[in-house]
Amino acid sequence: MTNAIKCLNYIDGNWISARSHDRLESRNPANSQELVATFPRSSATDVDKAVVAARQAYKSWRTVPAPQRAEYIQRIGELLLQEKEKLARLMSREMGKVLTEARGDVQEGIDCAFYYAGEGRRLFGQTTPSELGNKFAMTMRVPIGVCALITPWNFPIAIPCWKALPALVCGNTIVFKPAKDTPACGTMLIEIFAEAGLPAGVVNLVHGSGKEVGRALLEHPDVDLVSFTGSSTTGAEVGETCGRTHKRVCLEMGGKNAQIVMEDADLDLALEGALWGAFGTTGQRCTATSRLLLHKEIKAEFTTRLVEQTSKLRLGAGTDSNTDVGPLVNSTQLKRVSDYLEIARNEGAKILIGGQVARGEELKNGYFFQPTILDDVTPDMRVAREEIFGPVVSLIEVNSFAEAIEIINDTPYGLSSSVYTRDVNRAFQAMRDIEAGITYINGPTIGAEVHLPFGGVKQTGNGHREAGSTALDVFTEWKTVYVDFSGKLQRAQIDNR
Ligand code: UN1
Repeated sequence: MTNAIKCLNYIDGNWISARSHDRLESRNPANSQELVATFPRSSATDVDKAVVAARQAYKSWRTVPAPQRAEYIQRIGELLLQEKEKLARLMSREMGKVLTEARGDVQEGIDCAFYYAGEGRRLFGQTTPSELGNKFAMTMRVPIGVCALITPWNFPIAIPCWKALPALVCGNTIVFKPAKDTPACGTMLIEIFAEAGLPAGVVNLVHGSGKEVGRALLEHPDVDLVSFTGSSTTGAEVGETCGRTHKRVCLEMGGKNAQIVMEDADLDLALEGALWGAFGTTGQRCTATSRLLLHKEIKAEFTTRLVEQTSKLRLGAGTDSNTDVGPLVNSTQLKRVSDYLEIARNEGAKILIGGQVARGEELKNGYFFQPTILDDVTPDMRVAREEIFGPVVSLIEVNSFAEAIEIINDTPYGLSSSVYTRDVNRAFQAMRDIEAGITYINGPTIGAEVHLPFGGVKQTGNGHREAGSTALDVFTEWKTVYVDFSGKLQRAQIDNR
């Protein structure tokens, strides 16, 4: 057995224990007998220390020129690149995703670092003429203050980077709470931030549960902004508390993404896309394909081929290079997915393949669920409307393109969407009419790139977008500045009339 990593909090430039000496465990989901790490069970007291440090550091960090702040971000990118393999292997052990995908997750962090490092020399505002003579008008971005970043386990490097790197380049300081399932990844990321030489207090890490650490961050009067990625249920609580305590809040929540396959589609391509979208990361992406809307003319053939391809997927530990589909992250998720299968059966869906917890000597200590295809699903069923977050995809037959668009929009969510068609008119109608933050034409629902906005409509988000230049709108306020160089009082709307 490998030695478990002992994670600590990182506050004001020091690696320290929590006030309580209780520790929590992070285990390998492919083999729960393997303890990957232990981490502090922090409380409101530890959160307070971190917020105080972040507030203090903010005073000078906000005045460091952005191009200089960006040099730290550049360095973080270089260190991530150097540690890519090590981080990917740790991630695969800690949360189960297959190695190729874990490398992709780290790469997304690297891309993000180099993108936001460049932003240090942009952070553009606008200048515009004043309506008065000898007067100058402009806008500039100013930082917000102390940002609490609450992140999930499914992208343990990419998502914290999406949040932390734009926050930092904009001049904010941060308190980061990684998910309870990925404390070791969170720790290694912050080790890299520390190694990049960021001044003490600019980045702080507090481990623990949502109930204790998350809650304390939401309630803390000196936290100015909360950026949260997680379930819509928790997101609603986050939004409510931030509303009450007057914090800016950016919420990235659930999805019920669908891929439409029309009768004129390239079926080989659509099939490959469906397999990747539904079963990549064991379906544990907010962008995962959980519904396939299949035109009646191709449904039978597509389904037969999909079942055949699905039957070939190999389940196993993410660290094993033969594995296609890794475990679910923990026993709670395994139970959740199993419960949804029960719901599907009761609602009358037909299980074409899978539908069970996976058995087998190699799998017995892990949280493995068979890749599952449900047929005869109707849009009103719970499995067609609720986020499952596992390797389960529902097939829904559609008679026309118009019907496909209606059904794709018929969920409370609106993150990602996809259409496979060779008809350019349909492609443009889909871009216009699908209610989602992201639409792919002839590509699966997963695969967002860091320089474009990421986020969704309806119950998926609250109007913000992560990544790209849009993340700057999350992490800055606009300041409008007027400079009067006339040497006299000039009254707008009055003296120029
Ligand atoms: C998520 O599932 O929370 O587009 C993020 C994708 C990835 C990001 C997913 N680049 O699937």
